[in-house]
Amino acid sequence: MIYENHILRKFNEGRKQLAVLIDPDKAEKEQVERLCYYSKAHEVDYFFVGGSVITHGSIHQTIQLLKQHTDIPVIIFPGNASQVDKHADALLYLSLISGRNPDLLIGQHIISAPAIKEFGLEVISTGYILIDSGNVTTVQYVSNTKPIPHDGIEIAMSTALAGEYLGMKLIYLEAGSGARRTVSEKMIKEVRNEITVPLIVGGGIRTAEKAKDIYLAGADIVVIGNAIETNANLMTEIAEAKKEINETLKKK
Ligand code: 1GP
Repeated sequence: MIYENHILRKFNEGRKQLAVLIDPDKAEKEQVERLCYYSKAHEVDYFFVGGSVITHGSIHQTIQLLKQHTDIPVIIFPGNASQVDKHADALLYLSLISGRNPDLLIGQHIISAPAIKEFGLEVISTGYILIDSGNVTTVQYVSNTKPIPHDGIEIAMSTALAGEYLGMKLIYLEAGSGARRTVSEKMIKEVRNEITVPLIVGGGIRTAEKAKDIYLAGADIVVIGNAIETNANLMTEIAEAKKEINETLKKK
């Protein structure tokens, strides 16, 4: 299956999608197994696996574990070239277009490209845009880039549009894992109106209400990571919110 087309098909049908982000450093076996069980029951669309830094976990083992317990697509969300793994279904080929760090704009891509080709791994070109969230997040620190200001709507719109014009298939508005503030609904709405490709939004989403607002503002894919580690019910609540929105949209 070509996952880019899969995402696009749902997007074209006006269906909202949900991705659950698994950090290999925190992926305990029992927790991942439980997550797989509930994800299947509640129509989670994708597992994203990866992170800005992986210290003691293994992306390979996390992907294997997910693959043992679910057939939900596993998509790598890489912090760098070392996180490419042949057992994933696809890889978000992230270029950090809000920043001016050449290593994350093109450098890591050059390092990883030969392995990606050898593995036959699907790449989904993604314009990754970091938005200021009120605290210095790990992605901001590790990437050594300045995020776009929280209220920098015009620059976020131009950046997203430039990403689309460069041929990127998805645009990701990222507040950073554990962000104090999510990307604002106003920014999501304006960026959504500016581009024609699917829009991913993540970082700091801690409640189903917030996820719902973010979907309604225009996010096509919501990513939830950190908060489900402390609130196991949250994933099912957000999945239900997504389902509800999709049912309402279908009736229109
Ligand atoms: C981070 O957007 C993702 O890259 C998810 O963020 O962990 O804060 O949900 P959280």
